[in-house]
Amino acid sequence: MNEKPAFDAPLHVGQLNLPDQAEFRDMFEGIFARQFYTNHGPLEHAADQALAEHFGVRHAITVVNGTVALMLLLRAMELSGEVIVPAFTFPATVQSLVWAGLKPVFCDVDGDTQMLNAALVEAAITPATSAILGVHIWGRGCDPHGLAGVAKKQGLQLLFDAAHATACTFEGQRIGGFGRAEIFSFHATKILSGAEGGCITTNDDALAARLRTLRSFHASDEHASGILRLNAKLSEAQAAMILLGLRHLDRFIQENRQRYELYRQGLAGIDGLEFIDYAAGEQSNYQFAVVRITATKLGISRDELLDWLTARNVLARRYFHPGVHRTEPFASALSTELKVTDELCQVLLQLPTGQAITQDHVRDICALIRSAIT
Ligand code: T4K
Repeated sequence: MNEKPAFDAPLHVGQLNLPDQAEFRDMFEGIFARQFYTNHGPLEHAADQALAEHFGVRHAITVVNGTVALMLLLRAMELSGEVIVPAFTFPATVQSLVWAGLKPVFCDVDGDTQMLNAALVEAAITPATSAILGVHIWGRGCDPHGLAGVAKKQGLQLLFDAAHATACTFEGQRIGGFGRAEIFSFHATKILSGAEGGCITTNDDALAARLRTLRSFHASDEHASGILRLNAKLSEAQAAMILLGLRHLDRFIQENRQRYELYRQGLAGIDGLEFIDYAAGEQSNYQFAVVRITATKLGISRDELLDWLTARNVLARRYFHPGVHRTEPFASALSTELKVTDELCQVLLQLPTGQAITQDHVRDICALIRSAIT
């Protein structure tokens, strides 16, 4: 086996989707000229408005990152007791529940969609359940209508972690307006980047007012009293990046889609390596290029392929591994089997994508993968 890296520099997952640096410099000159860097500056207001328009909702409330968006939302919704959540997610989804003083109750996911569905959630409800927290994995919708039906029937609140789902649709409707509220992430590795950043989207005026108060120590027009407050404000620099990212979002998506399709072509016909599909007619952001490895057919396991690629500077990732339910303190308290989740954590692999990955890189990565399995 040749251990020399196939690429001189490492190729990453999610690197990166960025605006033109000249545009960023122009925007930054404005920030310096105004001498106003944070505390609800004009760019934060503009980002709130532009994001509400983008997501097709009455309110987008920007904050420092997606994790804090979820922490604030859970407090603002005044939930208590248990919240049903998948373990097949980034740890931040579950940690936010703990920060909000809630008990995460793990529910297994559907093997086809890799997400919660109405039947699975209904079976996990107990008298202590107050809400369902769905996660739109890989930008595909997490059964929003089915979960809304269960929530209504059982008198539960419904919210979504849409960290992966900027610019995506479910049955033609843009993700952002489902449940009582949804949260998004604008981390550096996301299709829309503020370096760090996030927002909460909702059509609920009272909830939006409460969130605007909660995110800041500063009194605002929407001042609402009686709840905890935090400094979760977006800086003007983050807002500038998000506004510029929105300007170029369609191009970022188009370019990632080309990478995704090139991967599919380059890896077509390999028994034991399947791509995660996007339904025809839906909009997706192609932020991730995800494959599922069946070791018995491919001849090597997901982890063996990962190690082989890593040794050659192709830094593929295994989201999500280990499953949150296999980490402490959750593992010791686990009382249900999560068979599908456990399997998914062993078989999925995310391939490098984003602006730093050229079409030639994709072709070379495909050739490397083919050489690993022959
Ligand atoms: N809910 C879900 C479902 C999520 O997936 C996430 C975050 C959240 C909630 C919470 O949202 P945030 O609080 O993060 O806004 C990365 C991202 O940091 C994280 O935002 C994302 N999900 C998760 C899926 O991926 P890590 O720990 O894998 O990041 P890291 O630093 O290893 O970076 C991934 C790759 O990107 C590396 O190969 C290096 C490359 N990279 C990274 C950064 C930061 C760059 O090339 N440049 C960079 O600036 O979590």
